[in-house]
Amino acid sequence: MIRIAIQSKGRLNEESLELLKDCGIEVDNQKRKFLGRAANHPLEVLYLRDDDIPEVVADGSADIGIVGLNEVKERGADVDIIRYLGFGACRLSLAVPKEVRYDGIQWFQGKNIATSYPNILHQYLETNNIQASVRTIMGSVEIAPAAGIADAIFDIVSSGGTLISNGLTETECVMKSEAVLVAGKSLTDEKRTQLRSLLFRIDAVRNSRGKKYILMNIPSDKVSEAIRILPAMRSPTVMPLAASGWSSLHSVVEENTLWDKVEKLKQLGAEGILILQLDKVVE
Ligand code: PRT
Ligand code: ZN
Repeated sequence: MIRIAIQSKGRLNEESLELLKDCGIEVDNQKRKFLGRAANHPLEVLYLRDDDIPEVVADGSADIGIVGLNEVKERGADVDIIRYLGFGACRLSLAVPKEVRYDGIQWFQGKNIATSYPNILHQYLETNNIQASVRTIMGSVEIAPAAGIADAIFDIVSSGGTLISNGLTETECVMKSEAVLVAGKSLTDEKRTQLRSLLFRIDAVRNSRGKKYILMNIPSDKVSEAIRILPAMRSPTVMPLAASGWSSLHSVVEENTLWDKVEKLKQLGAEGILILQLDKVVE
């Protein structure tokens, strides 16, 4: 049995559960429940506040966890970062009131900065030789300058909308963050084996993201040109069709180049183009 800590509610909760589900692991999202069990896998789910996840994994109360990299760094937790998971993307940035004349990082010299991430900020200020005072506020950091309790803030930004609506401008991006899978450093051999099998599934799910399966009928004399348009993971599959002079071509394409490629394939004479959802890709 392996125990995973995930956020009980908040921005990472849904996608953490979704990832487990895509890995074929069914857990119910009973928000009031503290500890759940997967119905079909030797896995327990511990639902926690994100702030607590790094330490709980570090001290072995959970074996692994899904949490923002920002929390891992802030807590300085002694855990291994096993995978970057590609959701919960954001950055930790310094921001100043939009009317100030910002002339570079030296502007922060002697200033008062409000944040919920004092450790990351202290480290950044030290590296850059800035003497500033750091005021720790848990929540609503963005109102600190307007409320007169700080000159600037250091906070999570994703769209930037919150900064704008509070009259702030982002001036320095200190770190980029996303959800990560972390593991404790002293897992037993049995748990390491279970973790490997979970990672195998996670990688297959992640490899399929942003990719589509494409198949079409194409005149056989155009196949080599089509293959040049469609570089596949290994090589595309080509099969003869019953109608002579025609082939069936199958491949995997990146979603962001899909339409461009479909147009080119149409021009080559491809017909009956099907684009299918990819579920898992085991490399
Ligand atoms: O209750 P619990 O302690 O578990 O939750 P929480 O309120 O501390 O965290 P939550 O759910 O807000 O965020 C969990 C994690 O999601 C964070 O640690 C980040 O790793 C990640 N994440 C991604 C974000 C954002 N995007 C985000 N936009 N966390 C917070 N925000 C907030 C930010 O604090 C700011 O107030 O959203 C606002 C900015 O958003 P924009 O889009 O206006 O720039
Ligand atoms: Zn939190």
